[in-house]
Amino acid sequence: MFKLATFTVLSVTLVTANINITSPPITNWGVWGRFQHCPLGYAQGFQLKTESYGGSFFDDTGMNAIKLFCGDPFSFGTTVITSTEGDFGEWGNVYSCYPGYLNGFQLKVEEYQGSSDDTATNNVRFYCTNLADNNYLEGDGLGFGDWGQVQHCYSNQVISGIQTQVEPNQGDDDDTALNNVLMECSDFPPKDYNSSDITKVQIK
Ligand SMILES: [Ca+2]
Ligand SMILES: [Ca+2]
Ligand SMILES: [Ca+2]
Repeated sequence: MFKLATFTVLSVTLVTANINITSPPITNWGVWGRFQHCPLGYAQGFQLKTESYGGSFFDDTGMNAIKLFCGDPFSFGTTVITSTEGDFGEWGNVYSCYPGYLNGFQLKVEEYQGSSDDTATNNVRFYCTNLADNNYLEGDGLGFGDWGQVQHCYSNQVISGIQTQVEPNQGDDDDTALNNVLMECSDFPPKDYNSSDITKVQIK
């Protein structure tokens, strides 16, 4: 004889919270700057500050800062957030996934070069809600290093905040500027989850 299973269906409210996703620290120089959060809206585009390659005898730094646009990057009045900005380079192209939202990122990082010139993080790719899986927007940083692990928000979340770890100006010593980033992921769309209760089946 086999025992009949009894099923009880429970209604469980789905509770999620903001999470932070952080680059795996291939390099770890510098200090974490201020955390900035979109006061309204969520990240829909980005811009990188990058120092152009200076040649073999130059102290290169690669990527120096990241701006996130909390809305359509090409719309007047969209709030821009950033964290610590390295001293070197220029702001590059603006990348947009509007009307989609950023929901993941990946850094291109050059590992420790010993007595040779270090650059740490050189470029970033962002993943968007309106792009197919494994598609991304790649920034206009430099090409040194390797692409690291993809950091992704949960499927019901998008990027809403940023913090960066940037090495302060080293003067005559080897500079690397931006080393690591942290992105905050928030629930999207923000809503009363009572309307999306999930059911859990419990087997006794
Ligand atoms: Ca070095
Ligand atoms: Ca230097
Ligand atoms: Ca350097």
